[in-house]
Amino acid sequence: MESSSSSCYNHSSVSSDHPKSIIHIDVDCFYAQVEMVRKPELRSLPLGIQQKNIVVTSNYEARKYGIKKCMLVTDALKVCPSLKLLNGEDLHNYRTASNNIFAALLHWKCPVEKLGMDENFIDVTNLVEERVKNGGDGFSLVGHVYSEPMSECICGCHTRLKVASQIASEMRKKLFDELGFTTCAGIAHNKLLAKLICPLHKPNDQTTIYPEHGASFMSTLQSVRAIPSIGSKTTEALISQKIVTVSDLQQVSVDVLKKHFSSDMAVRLKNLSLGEDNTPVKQTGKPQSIGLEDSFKTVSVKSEVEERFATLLQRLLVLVREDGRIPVSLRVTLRKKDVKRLCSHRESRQCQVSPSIFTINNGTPTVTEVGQQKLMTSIMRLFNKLIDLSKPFHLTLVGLAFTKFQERMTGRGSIVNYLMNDISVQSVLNITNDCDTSASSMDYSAASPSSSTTTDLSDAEVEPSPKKPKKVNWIAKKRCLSKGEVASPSKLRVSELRLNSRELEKVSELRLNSRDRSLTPRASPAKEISDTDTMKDVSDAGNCDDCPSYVDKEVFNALPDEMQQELKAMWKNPSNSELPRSSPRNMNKAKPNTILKYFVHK
Ligand code: TTP
Ligand code: MG
Repeated sequence: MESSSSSCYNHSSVSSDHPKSIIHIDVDCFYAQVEMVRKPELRSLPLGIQQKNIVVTSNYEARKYGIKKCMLVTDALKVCPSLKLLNGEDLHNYRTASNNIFAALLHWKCPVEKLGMDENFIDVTNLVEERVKNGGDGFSLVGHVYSEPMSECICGCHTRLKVASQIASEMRKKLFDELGFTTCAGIAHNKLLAKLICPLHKPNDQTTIYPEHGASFMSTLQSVRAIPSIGSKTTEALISQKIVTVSDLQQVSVDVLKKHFSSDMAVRLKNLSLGEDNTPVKQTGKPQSIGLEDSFKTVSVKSEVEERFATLLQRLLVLVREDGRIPVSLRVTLRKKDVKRLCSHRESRQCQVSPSIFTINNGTPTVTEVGQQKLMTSIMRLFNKLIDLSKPFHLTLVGLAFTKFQERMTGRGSIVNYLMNDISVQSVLNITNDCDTSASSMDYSAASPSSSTTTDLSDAEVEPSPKKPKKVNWIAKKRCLSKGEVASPSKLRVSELRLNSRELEKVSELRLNSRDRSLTPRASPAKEISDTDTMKDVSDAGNCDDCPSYVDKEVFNALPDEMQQELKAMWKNPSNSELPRSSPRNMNKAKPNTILKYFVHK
């Protein structure tokens, strides 16, 4: 795969009517396949994956008996008494497999957008262009084609999509050879058609659709709900206007749609119905938060709540280890049942977590038992704030999430160089995502599954804090990133991912210069009650009595112990320091690459 090593980035964009080549890859019977890859003897059996009383998926052997996704276990056993059931409530292995698949797809150096656990979009436009340039015109299509073209499209998209079909086949081969997963792929000039055409030949196959067949293919979809970005509310609104099928939508004029939807929405709905979509493939980064939830019938006893939180915390710390970032904020969520009003609602509160509670071993954040107890104390303190224990309570869900992380920036001007040994420019390119990721502006997740029980929270699902924290991530505070430039690699934009190391350094420096802009986490929903405390019990705050006056103690206290010690030693013996001990004014003359610049009050 020689040309796969050449980058998709840094190419001039192709200009034509159907310039893009997009691949959508969906893993076959994902959870079941993860189990079968782990235990190949399961392959020959009808296998169902059970969460509570539901079969969330099954292998294709079981599907022969009529087992369907989300069937009740009792019904599934009726149609297939020999069905082998495995519990799929612990998502750890599925998440790991999902991350491995995403990482394997980065090999082609094209933007990869993860959607849910088992789907990915890959924008191979530039790689295709490169292959077309190098390879003449003798390209043949791999896999199925939705419909043979009547004539060549003048923009050359047929050749490009053929090449894309070859790349899709290479990708699927790699996923099978290296990870053991069979997949389906859809190849089209946009995300909408790539996703919708993908399952046409299931399992383990691929289908290409040419732009000229977009509208006719869309007209075969029975419900407007089948269009990924059309959710239940839009579907209801359309149905109320007697627009039920995609074909109905195709026939309605934009002017009529404008009477019921915003102008933009009306145009978008019309375009979608015709198979037109220009949503970009957005490179997936790390999630903005990592969380887990446990739902149940009712819990009304504090000790049981504590047990459930302890279990969630254990699982959450595994996710944090896999993620590699150090959390600085913790959120507790409860779903309270109002027995009188027969309804339930969610409430959350959050507090800061001292980064010193985590120690980094070989790039992996770990927590000692004492640290875990401190986290549990914080969790139960938040719980006590959310629940009035003098009255009975009824919970149907508890959730835990780490919602902010220490920044891990690369580049000469980055404090990361002082904190971590394992950061490199490659690590920015090699980002993986431990949770389901948020839907893009086009809500493709509308058609994606959601787990019924223990839930991995995606960014989309997690409710962000409505308030700005009193004490934000210390590095971010000092670095003052702008709204769009958030503290973790998750928000590095694709353009930044394309940068080589020198360019990355420039980005770091640019950010250092934009000091007057504040770090704003995410838009905030009105409902959530949240609170950000500086929880002393989780804060192993160092003693900064000896610090020079120009040092921001808050920042100092947030540093890992080792670094605090190192700095103190440096201040004791100023001859080792790159900075003079006393005068803040002299800070301006400090070498750009010194850690001390981060501690100076602004
Ligand atoms: P899907 O891609 O919808 O299904 P699948 O991969 O099992 O099967 P297919 O071959 O048709 O693609 O969902 C991916 C995984 O998500 C699935 O393996 C199990 C999980 N899931 C849930 O947890 N809840 C659900 O309601 C559904 C539909 C799936
Ligand atoms: Mg799938």
